[in-house]
Amino acid sequence: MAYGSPERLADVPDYYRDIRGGRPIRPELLEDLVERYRRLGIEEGSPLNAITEKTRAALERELADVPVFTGMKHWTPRIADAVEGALAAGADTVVGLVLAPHYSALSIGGYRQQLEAALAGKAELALVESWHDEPGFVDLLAERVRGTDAHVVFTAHSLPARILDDGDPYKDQLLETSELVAERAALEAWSFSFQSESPTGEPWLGPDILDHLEELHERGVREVLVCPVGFVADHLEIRWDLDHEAAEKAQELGLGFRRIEMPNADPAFVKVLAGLVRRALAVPSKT
Ligand code: FEC
Repeated sequence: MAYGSPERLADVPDYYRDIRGGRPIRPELLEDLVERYRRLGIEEGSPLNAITEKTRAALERELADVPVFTGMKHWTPRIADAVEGALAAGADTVVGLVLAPHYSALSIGGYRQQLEAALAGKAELALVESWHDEPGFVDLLAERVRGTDAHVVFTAHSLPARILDDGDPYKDQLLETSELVAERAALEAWSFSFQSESPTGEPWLGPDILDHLEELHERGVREVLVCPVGFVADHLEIRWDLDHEAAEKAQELGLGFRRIEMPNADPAFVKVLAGLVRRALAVPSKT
């Protein structure tokens, strides 16, 4: 399962409505979102969902004997379409794996709700709730930051701060991934910040990366390498929020700014996903 992305510019209003779940959208926010997609070069076709399809196909090849279906939280094919495909293929057990490593009731919890509703008890569900400390994933990220002279900033999507009142593990899991990667890569200088906060009128988890870059600059840091641990693919939050907004902020500050390549459909990453699926199915791993 993946977040999903509008396939063409004309889809953005429906996509945004889906994200808002029926709550009103201020027209200027919709205009701003359309503009961000336009500036990423999306008019009639998006490369973003294509990455998910590439990952799906590679995972299916890697698993050899397990069909893999894509279900998007906010776009098509929907999670219900994936379930329909799996049931039609005769599945009696469905593994739910989200292309987002950290659990939050507001994130993975939403994928789970859609999946359970679509399954309606017609097959057994083995949901991978989180895989933030999966050794292969930690290794893969560690390899991308090892040996850098820059200060490494780990990032993830922010969420409304109220999640902490309910004991949500999201923030702790993010910090755990960051610590594991930093340790594995023997990093000397690193920190964590959130990104991509939405203007919903309530406080979100911080610090936000834009403020954090200022703070790092004041502390004398001159170069940062961003390692987004909460995302696994190139999409709007990477290509706009980091590559455009955060990079622009860094430039204003005179701060060197780079980010790691995202895992996307990297064969090493696909092997990690395959290991998670096999474990969920309790089938011994090939490797
Ligand atoms: O490339 C693309 O087209 C899609 C990029 C995309 C990813 C993504 C991941 C996460 N989100 C999470 C939480 C929230 C919450 C709200 C929210 C709003 C948006 C909007 C867009 C958007 N998100 Fe997203 N998110 C992506 C895109 N997200 C577009 C709406 C416009 C805006 O705010 O900029 C607020 C909802 C509301 O208003 O009620 C909350 C979380 C993740 C990471 C986990 C995952 O990937 O599922 C958490 C990718």
